[in-house]
Amino acid sequence: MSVATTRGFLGRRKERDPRLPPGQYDVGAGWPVLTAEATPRVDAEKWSVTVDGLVDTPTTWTLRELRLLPPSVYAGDIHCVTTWSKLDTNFTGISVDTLFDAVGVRPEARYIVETSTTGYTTNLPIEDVTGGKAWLVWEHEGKPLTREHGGPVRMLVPHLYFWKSAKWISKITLLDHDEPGFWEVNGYHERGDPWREQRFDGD
Ligand SMILES: Nc1nc2c(c(=O)[nH]1)N[C@H]1C(S)=C(S)[C@@H](COP(=O)(O)O)O[C@H]1N2
Ligand SMILES: [Mo]
Repeated sequence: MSVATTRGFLGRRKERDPRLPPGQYDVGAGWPVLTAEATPRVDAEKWSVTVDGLVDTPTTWTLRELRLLPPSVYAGDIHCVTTWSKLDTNFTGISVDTLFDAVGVRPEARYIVETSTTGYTTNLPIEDVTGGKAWLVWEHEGKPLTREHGGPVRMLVPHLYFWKSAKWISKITLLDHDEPGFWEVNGYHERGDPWREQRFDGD
């Protein structure tokens, strides 16, 4: 009787973690690096990000200037389309909402394009980066974000597959139309919701 109970308990513990979206596995303590280009060396002192396009006041911030704005943290999971998920991550940075409030988003704005210093781009509907769903981050687990992972500053849109989170972010442009980015023109999904397995165009 007690043996059966123990087996039942162990069996349960092997059940799939409910935090893992369909088709994803838990990568554990590691954090794979996925970059379609050479890792650039971006000086934190010289880095800046610009928010432009359909806004009242296009604005550029240095990292020093971003640090003066109210900080915001993300604690939770991240999911890559190549099927790894990393659970319980902690990032520190600033909410994209704070930047958008500062520039004044025009009512015609419907989509964004994120651009990296490398030229990498990715697009999203504006609702996916507002309302506390997206960040610019410069710390991971309390330490400066490393170069390979997009340091000094990357975008973080954790509710979508990770290709939507541009490393070495340099610009967010607000548009009235959708403009497919690097992976989106190469067959990946427009939105990339891991819970709906929106991996490829048409999924
Ligand atoms: N600038 C830039 N950002 C990028 C990429 C890239 O190639 N260049 N790859 C994307 C993809 S496909 C993924 S899965 C994540 C990987 O982030 P990581 O290397 O920190 O895990 O970054 C995304 N952001
Ligand atoms: Mo990816």
